Amino acid sequence: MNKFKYYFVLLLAGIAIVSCSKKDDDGAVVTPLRDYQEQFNADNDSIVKFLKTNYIENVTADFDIKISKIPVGGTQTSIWDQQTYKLLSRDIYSDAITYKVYYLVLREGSGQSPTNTDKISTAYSCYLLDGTLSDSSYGTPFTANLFPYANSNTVIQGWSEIFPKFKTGISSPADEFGVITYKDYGAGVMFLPSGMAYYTGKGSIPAYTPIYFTFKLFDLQRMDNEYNVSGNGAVFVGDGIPDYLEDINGDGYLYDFRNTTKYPNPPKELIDDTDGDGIADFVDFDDDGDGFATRYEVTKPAGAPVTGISLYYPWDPIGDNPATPNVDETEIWGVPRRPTGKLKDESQPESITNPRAFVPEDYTAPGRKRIHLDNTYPYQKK
Ligand SMILES: [Ca+2]
Ligand SMILES: [Ca+2]
Ligand SMILES: [Ca+2]
Ligand SMILES: [Ca+2]
Repeated sequence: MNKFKYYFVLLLAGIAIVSCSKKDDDGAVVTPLRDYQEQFNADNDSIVKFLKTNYIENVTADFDIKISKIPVGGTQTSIWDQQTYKLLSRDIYSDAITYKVYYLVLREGSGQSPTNTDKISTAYSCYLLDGTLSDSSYGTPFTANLFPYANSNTVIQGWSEIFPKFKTGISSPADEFGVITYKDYGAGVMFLPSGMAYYTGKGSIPAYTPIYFTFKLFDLQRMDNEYNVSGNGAVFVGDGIPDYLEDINGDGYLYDFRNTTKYPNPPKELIDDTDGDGIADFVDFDDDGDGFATRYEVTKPAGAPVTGISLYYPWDPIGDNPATPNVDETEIWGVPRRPTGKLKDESQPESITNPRAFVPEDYTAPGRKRIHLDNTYPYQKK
């Protein structure tokens, strides 16, 4: 019960992208776009009406949901009024307005939540509000990049905003056929205004059409999304710190507010930007703006007392992964804070040429301010 099996294939990058989940890349729009606020108001009215005139006919043990229209004279309880599943909403700042997106939690899931820039493995179906099935991944594993600037398998913004509200499942190790079984995965329904979906239409979905997705969240891959722009698009190189650890305010979301068309006046509470230079930490190569790249600051120096196979310190010390018996992943040192040991020359003040020594606690103390976020290291600024 509550299990879902499929063949987990790592080489999914080339998977055929189905129309419903692909970012709108239609750049040849000639007529002016509709006003975002007016369109959102209209879409929201349609969605609220939908929620009040449709009901949950069935949810299977595998969390497949069937939504149907309440027939004339019917006594079924609407999605809006039912109490079995939580109907929640999220406010989203985008296109210079605040969207409200409703979502239904069939099950939250018991694994980890992706950020809005991670990669996920999912199954979904997409419907118009009249109940027409537009598209479905059913039976096919589907991986998606929630970060809109990724080079492949990107998705509409509604996905990036709602999947972080759910958690992945718990996977069993692959069997001899490569089948991974997930249990307790997140499952829900998101009801998207067209500004969070296909504003100018896509395939069978007309422009300015609100839609809804039923979905399951099986698994995620943490991403490290710092990128350079070349002639062929974005080249992702990362800085050694995965995005979810660059979510400084801990709200589960990361936004690149350099897109001032989409985000003309970003609310302060959404900004994760340590050095305040307008480049969010997750796309900033020098998070604390001290002139030393984060990648350099989290590199294990030659001769340092290090363990582990990585060139870089992990965020926190980590233990061995029992699933890989031939590799010892143990890292007993995490990204250090500014060193607190003895000065090289105790008779002189601390300086770039007279630094303190690192002590073991500098690599492990909980809540320490790591050196790549501390612009007083290695210089003590005046
Ligand atoms: Ca990073
Ligand atoms: Ca954040
Ligand atoms: Ca920054
Ligand atoms: Ca730095």
